[in-house]
Amino acid sequence: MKRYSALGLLRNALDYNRNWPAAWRSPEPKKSYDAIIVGGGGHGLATAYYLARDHGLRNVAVLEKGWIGGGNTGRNTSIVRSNYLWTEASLLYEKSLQLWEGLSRDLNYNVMFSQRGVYNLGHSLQDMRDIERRVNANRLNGIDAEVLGPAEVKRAIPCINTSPGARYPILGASLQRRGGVARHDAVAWGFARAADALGVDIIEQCEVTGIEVRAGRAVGVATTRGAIAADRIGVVVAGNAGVLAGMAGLRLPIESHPLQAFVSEPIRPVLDTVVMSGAVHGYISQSDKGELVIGAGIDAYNGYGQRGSFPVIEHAMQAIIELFPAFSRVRMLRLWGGIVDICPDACPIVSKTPVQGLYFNCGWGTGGFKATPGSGWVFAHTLAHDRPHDLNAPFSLDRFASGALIDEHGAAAVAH
Ligand code: FAD
Ligand code: PYC
Repeated sequence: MKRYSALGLLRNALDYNRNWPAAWRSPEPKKSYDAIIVGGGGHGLATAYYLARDHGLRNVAVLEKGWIGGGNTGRNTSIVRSNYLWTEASLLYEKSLQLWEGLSRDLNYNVMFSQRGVYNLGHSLQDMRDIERRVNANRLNGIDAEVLGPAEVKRAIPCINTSPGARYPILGASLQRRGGVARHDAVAWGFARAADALGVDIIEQCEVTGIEVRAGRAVGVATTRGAIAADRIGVVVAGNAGVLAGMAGLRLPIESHPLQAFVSEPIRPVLDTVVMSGAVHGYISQSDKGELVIGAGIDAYNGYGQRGSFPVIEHAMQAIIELFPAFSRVRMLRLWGGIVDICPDACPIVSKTPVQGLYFNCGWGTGGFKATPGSGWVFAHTLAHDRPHDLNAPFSLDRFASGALIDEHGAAAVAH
């Protein structure tokens, strides 16, 4: 892997980066691969990286219809935590959090993972009971979690409104100190560069338009850059999962919805942690540039447009101003949307399918950024061994037939 010296950086700056080497190659697609990953988001790139690093599969291509990280990976509010309710989900997200903790070193790329803590606020007696239940469950699973009262919340976050007269008074919060945020596009770039260095072909501007199935087995894909054969195909396309499943004659229990986020003008450092409220439907952190990064609940309708509706923007802003009245004077700069893929139990599908050699990784909905390394790690195992890892076995497609759903709507903490 290339390393960059201070002198090299200076030379590149002085010649306007004309000779700056590309961080990954831009190869023409080959006729066939041992494995194809459809979707160059964080999860797809992580899958390719772990396939090459841990399972020795190096004849691998990632096919991306746009540019890598241009989907939800580059559109999220980058909150990372592992405080889910049920053991199955907690262990999967905790594996991911542990990978986050070593990721910059592992990829030799600064993904700016900042463990600044994540607060989930409680605004009613029932919220607080749910918080206590989840914190207890987390601790039983060895995951750091604490219950705080309103005075402790106020001490930690002086600009938050803990007045008992608020429309939704803050009665307390859970805190996961090891949670935080990361730089989302750096995650895509870091995985891309590291996968490329192991021989993975990352092919952008290459849309998969068909999946070829012969005698119950997936044998290749049709793309806008020609047909490509493969021994195994992993599909990791988030909000487009239903469309890709349809290409192989499958139907997934997934609905696609827009989810929006916003950033404000940069302001001085005022918020050094992450605050989420499932009751008022908003979450907020401050970026290293000083922007307030704010997210909303989903738009209720289904759709594939990467933009949302005005009522949701208004609702999210009301929530944030309710929590932080001082922010009412901050001007907003930009807003955008992504398409999130939601399962009935708000948990992902990381699974084999009834088609041999075809695997799906989707359904992460509003909460898959935090799972990026863990998802790639278990999906790579699933593709390499043609069976799930213990950590993702509960997230197989057959749970929708058996009824063994893992309801994480509460821990998802984003209004569905
Ligand atoms: P993506 O990054 O969307 O990658 C899928 C890729 O597949 C895309 O690049 C797309 O172009 C490509 N693709 C689609 N169809 C095809 C095709 N036919 N051929 C080839 N390529 C194709 N999660 C958190 O944990 N914390 C958060 O704070 C958080 N906030 C969010 C805020 C917003 C506004 C949104 C939209 C999402 C948020 N999420 C959050 C969820 C998180 O972003 C996603 O779950 C996660 O990024 C999904 O990653 P991915 O790699 O699966 O998908
Ligand atoms: O899953 O933590 C999360 C999250 C925060 C904002 C959107 N999703």
